[in-house]
Amino acid sequence: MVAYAFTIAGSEATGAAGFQTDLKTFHELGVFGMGALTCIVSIDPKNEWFHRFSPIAPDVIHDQIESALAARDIDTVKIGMLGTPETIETVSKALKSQTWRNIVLDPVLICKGGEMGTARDVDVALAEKILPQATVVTPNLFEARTLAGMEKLEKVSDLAEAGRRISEKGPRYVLVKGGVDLEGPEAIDVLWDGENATIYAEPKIGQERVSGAGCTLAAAITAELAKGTEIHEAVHTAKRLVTASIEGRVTANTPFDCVWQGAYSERKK
Ligand code: PXL
Repeated sequence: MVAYAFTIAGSEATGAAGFQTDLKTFHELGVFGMGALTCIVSIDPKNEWFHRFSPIAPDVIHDQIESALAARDIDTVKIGMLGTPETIETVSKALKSQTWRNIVLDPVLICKGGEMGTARDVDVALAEKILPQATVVTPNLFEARTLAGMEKLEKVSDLAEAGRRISEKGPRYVLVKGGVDLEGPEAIDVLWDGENATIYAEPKIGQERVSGAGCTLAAAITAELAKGTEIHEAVHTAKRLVTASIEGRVTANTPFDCVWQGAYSERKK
């Protein structure tokens, strides 16, 4: 039987993040991808690849979600970049139009070290309107600090505490991602499941951020949950896919590399 997953996310035309990344990841895990666009990011080659951001009109976002939900029975969705309070309001309402088995929220407040679309009202709207509806949320260190209201996240126990605090705001599962910012030789993620913290560690592959890793991790968790995989196993598979995608990263004329999801199945061959 085919499993379906839906993404509500922004386009990044170079294929290094967002919607494009989500669909590639769904496909890599054998899941039929569907999606609604929330915004368009066109990084600017004339201005240090700075993000140019265009929101999609709220009624168009509404219409896309309406058609997708009417066309198929979907119970699993990933939410990526939303970008404006109006978009957040539209998506929040649309999510309430049906029941969901899995709402996976990648709380995009930061991109490759630079904040974007992050006026405080966006952070507040995301925390108030989307976070309480999420079943899984995947903050990086910066996002976890913001959502948990904690100043310092330095040790694995801090990541677990941030996960616990964020879960009090609604999500059943919180995956706090240490990434390259957490000191030490390993990339460490901590999953808080309401009772226990499970630690996932893989050797770091370099010290540089690779574009699309966060989107890919959340999309892979979404795809696995869509297939019915249990959460701890879903995170395990997602982490393996991201590690392979970082190892198989592709270069570009941009100052950063980007993940290549196809490396996951190529590695398995
Ligand atoms: O990586 C976060 C992200 C998500 N979605 C879109 C993006 C980015 C970062 O560039 O452009 C559309």
